Amino acid sequence: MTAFANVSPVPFEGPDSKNPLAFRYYNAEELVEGKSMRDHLRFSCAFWHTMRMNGADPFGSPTMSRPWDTGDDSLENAQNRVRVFFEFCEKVNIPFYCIHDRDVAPEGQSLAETNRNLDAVVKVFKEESSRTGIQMLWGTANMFGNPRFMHGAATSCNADAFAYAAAQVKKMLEVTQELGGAGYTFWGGREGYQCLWNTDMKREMEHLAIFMHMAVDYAKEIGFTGQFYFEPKPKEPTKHQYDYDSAACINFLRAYELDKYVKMNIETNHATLAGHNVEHELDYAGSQGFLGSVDANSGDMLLGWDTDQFPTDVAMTTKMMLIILKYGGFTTGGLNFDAKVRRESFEPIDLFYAHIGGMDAFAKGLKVAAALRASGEFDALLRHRYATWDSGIGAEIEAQKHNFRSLSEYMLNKGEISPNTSGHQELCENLLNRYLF
Ligand code: XUL
Ligand code: CO
Repeated sequence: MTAFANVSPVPFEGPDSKNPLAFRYYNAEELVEGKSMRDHLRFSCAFWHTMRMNGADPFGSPTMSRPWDTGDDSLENAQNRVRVFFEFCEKVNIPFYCIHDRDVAPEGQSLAETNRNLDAVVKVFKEESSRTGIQMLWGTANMFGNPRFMHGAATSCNADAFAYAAAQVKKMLEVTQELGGAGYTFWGGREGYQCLWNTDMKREMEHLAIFMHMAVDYAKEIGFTGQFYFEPKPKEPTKHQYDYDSAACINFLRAYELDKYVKMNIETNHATLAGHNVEHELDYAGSQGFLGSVDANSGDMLLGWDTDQFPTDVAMTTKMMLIILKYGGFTTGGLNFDAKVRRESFEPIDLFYAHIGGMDAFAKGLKVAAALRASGEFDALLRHRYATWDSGIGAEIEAQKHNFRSLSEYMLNKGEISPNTSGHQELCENLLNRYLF
């Protein structure tokens, strides 16, 4: 059985190709900075979007009825979706995937039945993964959809909700280990609040820390060595999510002694919801040693919510790749397309256009970023701007040879600061454009 009989494996045809089902830039084996594009970009397909989004929005019903999906909650349908998913990933040449527990298998009448359903679907993931070589980038648990999590999961006011969530993450860590997943992601889900007057924020954050420590401990116990990630998102569904941005997440991890175990999974649209751009979030996390993985998508600057669109802006992907390369590239992480086709794009072929576009945008971004890095032009601008720190008083301050008293003496002697250098912002922006176009 094949779901995409009319689509051949997507070939690389080069920049002049007009074939919408070919790559123009993504050439998996091509070397950039001595490493293949496949290993640099580590593309991943998100099961929850690609297989489960049906185009429903708060105003309207599903628009997408997939020919392979019987639309029911049976195990057979869930297992068949996995086969279709792997056929898709294979054809579009994506080497990794990410899943939520509840999106791959239906909930049963009890937790025990739900776990059995999950096992039955995981079996197919395992078969398909060994058939195709497509690997799990990370797993996670959906602890926000079911009404039992209306107040949150680890931060719920209801201790039983915490316990249920713990049981879910326990199971999902086992599944992630079984599938050879390279990581496990905590996404805030509903970990936040709507109203401070019915919320004990301190207690809720402590509970979240206890929960994450339990996950770390359980991973050690079962020998799961994958990387944990924390995914910042400032709002939606709650007004104040505890994992607002990289800075808030890293502070949380350090405050509760989780920093040794957890890195960031940065998502473009979440960065913009927090009033940052994604390169800021990547650089902040990278500068603190927390850059782990990326949920690659983009938002709509005119809308205030998480639109999870595919990334197609090459200027943005170039800036992202500049930062990712600056911190040495991915190790366990990758570029997971946490993105969905628009509800009007209801044909299965749109899934191909969307992923091909996102992959090409990052491949081109990688090449432009590498060319810029090879030229050393940004480095030269930076060196020039910070030159006062490379010798004399600046170098002495960095070497911690000074204090307020000595600096005051220095300035009293000198009288006024040396002329500054221009920021040359426009020159920098032009430089980026010169490599882009
Ligand atoms: C939600 C979000 C999630 C996580 C995984 O906004 O981004 O899909 O990435 O649960
Ligand atoms: Co995400």
